Amino acid sequence: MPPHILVFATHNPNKAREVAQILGPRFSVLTLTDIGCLEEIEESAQTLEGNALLKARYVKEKYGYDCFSEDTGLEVEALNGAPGVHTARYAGEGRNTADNMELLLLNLDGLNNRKAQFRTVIALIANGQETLIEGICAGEIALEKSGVNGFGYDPIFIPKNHQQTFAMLGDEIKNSISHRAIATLKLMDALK
Ligand code: ITT
Repeated sequence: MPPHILVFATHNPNKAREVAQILGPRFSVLTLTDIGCLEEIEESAQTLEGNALLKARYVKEKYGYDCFSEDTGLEVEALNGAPGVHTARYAGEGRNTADNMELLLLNLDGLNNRKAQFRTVIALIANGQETLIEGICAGEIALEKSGVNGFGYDPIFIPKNHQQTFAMLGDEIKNSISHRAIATLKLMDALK
């Protein structure tokens, strides 16, 4: 059987790689670059759900494809859920992931409660229907960065029941327990 072609409305190659690994060979994932959408899609909503819907609706309306998009936030308990929807730009516009992690470690300095969760929201638009899907991975923020795998905040996130960061655990373990893995498995169910 030919693979089921899916458009993933993302510019982030790390997300696309993880989702393709989780979906396996029965699915072929096309990204925004593959469909010729090179522009930045506005993410101006105040929630992960809102931003995921903005991206998926943009692609459906402008390019006509059934598609899915996702927005992910890191929610830290002692910071009342911050950085949350602002995870990508926590240290400010034009700052990078290293700056974001540094600021988060600084803001948690001296606090005992380091509980956090990654939350992924997938917005699926297929067959004229919009569906929102969620995946959560609980854990805590490490005292310092460690590990080289993964991307984003992976060097400072230790998932529950593990002693190492996602960046130390590597793709295979991350993809079996992560927020994105849980949401992607639910996405597969929704596509059946
Ligand atoms: P899109 O094109 O899909 O919007 P993006 O990189 O802008 O890609 P988001 O808006 O969802 O993605 O930003 C999420 C932020 O959270 C960003 O700083 C990522 O580095 C970080 N992030 C997302 N998933 C992560 C993961 O699995 N591990 C570590 N950090 C992650």
